[in-house]
Amino acid sequence: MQIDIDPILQRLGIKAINEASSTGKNWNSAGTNAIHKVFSPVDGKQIAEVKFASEDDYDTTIKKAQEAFKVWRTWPSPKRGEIVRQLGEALRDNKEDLGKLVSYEMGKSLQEGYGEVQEMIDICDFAVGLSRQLYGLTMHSERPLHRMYEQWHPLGIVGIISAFNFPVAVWSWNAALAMVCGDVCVWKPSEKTPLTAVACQNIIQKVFEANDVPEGVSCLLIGDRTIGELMSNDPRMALISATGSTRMGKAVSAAVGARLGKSLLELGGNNAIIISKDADLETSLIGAVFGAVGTAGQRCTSTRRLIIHESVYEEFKNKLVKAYGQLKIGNPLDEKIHVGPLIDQDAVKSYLESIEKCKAEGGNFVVEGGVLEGEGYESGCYVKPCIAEAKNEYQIVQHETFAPILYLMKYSALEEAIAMQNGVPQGLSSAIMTLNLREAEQFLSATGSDCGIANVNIGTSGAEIGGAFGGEKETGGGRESGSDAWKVYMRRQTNTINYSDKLPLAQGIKFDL
Ligand code: UN1
Repeated sequence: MQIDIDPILQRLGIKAINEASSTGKNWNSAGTNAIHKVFSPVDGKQIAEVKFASEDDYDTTIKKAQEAFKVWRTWPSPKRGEIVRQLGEALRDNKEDLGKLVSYEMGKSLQEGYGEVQEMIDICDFAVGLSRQLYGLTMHSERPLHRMYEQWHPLGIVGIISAFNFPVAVWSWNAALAMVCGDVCVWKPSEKTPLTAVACQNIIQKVFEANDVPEGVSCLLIGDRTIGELMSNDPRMALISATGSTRMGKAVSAAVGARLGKSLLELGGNNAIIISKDADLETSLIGAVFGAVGTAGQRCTSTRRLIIHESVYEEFKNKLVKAYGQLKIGNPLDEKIHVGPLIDQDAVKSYLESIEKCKAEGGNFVVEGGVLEGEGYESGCYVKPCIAEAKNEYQIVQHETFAPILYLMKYSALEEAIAMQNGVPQGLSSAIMTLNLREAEQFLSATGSDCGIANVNIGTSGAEIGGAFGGEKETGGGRESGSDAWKVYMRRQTNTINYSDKLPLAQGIKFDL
């Protein structure tokens, strides 16, 4: 299936060569910029080129953002919410084009491309409501005729470093909330998927122009890790929200921590589903297969391990093998396809290396992997989802490989299964498939899953925006999206007001002059 990408690029304002930075009004490049070609993993063709931001571009952008913050923070929050409402509307209008571009540039299925844009629309709706609900608490003072309360103020510049696998949704989770909170945003998208970011910037720019939003409220900087390093080290950045590998997150956290800045980290996952003896094996199969092969195993929430009760192990393994035999791998823009390509050749290399490492450690592949060749697979990025019987303690099983490799392991007691589920460095998402209430509650209790997300009878991926999203341990501890995740984009101020004609001190201290 061929996609006619040119009219889509044109409608989304993507040029043959795209400028390195935007301040929400103007596109700029310093003139010394490196040119970077962007290829589609779908067919290996070049889509367009982008310029990489220079240090000059970086500095100009941050100065604009600083100026914009001075004005934006004075706009009433519901008025800022109205801008985000219009952004949501603009995304609705562009859902088809943007969804297709996400699919073509990143390689996820068209349904998932649309789903990603839908997540953006959903978070905009959420943020609009939130713009009238940035509540603080009031407290009773221990002193007479005193009032105490807390209020939330915007932080300043929020730097958003996003990954290729959710090239636009994760930006919107951060930006929609940060903007209603009164912050200004500077976005560095993955250099693997910069065009969808250019498209979003063009969409937001139109909304801003129609509403006289100050230049600099939502900025874009295209570049490689040097831009991420500049952001992390820059004290002008009040918060760095970074999504990506644990290795990257540790570097960001160290740099931001060294200047006592704030960071919000959403890093690697190594997510398991426990398949209990009391599981509904049919729904478990769908949850497990979608979790493992959806987005070609490139979600941070992808299912990487199945911990299966010994009494259903063989039966469930056979079901999985049969289901994998029916998977259609190919052009993700074709609706009948289940699995698209990996993002690039480097990802293919790490997939192949992981398979070799697993075999070397004793893994037994019940569905073999491999790279697909021939017609339709010219990009060299299409791989076979595979399944290995493995042990939790294998080094490769402890490691997050961003590819469709699923490890199977057996358990006999639930405590053992929970210990295996928790026995990895990462702590993002987890699930148990069981119709047994006691098991479900045990899994969700304080002695159960140690992850930020713990589900019953659904898989590990596909979280809704309404809940706080993120995980523990090497996943970084950050929470984005719903619930009260907005608080990380604001600073809390405690206020005590004395309306008496005395100055009583707290703790009953006497200090008379
Ligand atoms: C990610 O992979 O970085 O829960 C985000 C999910 C999606 C988000 C994944 N809503 O699978």
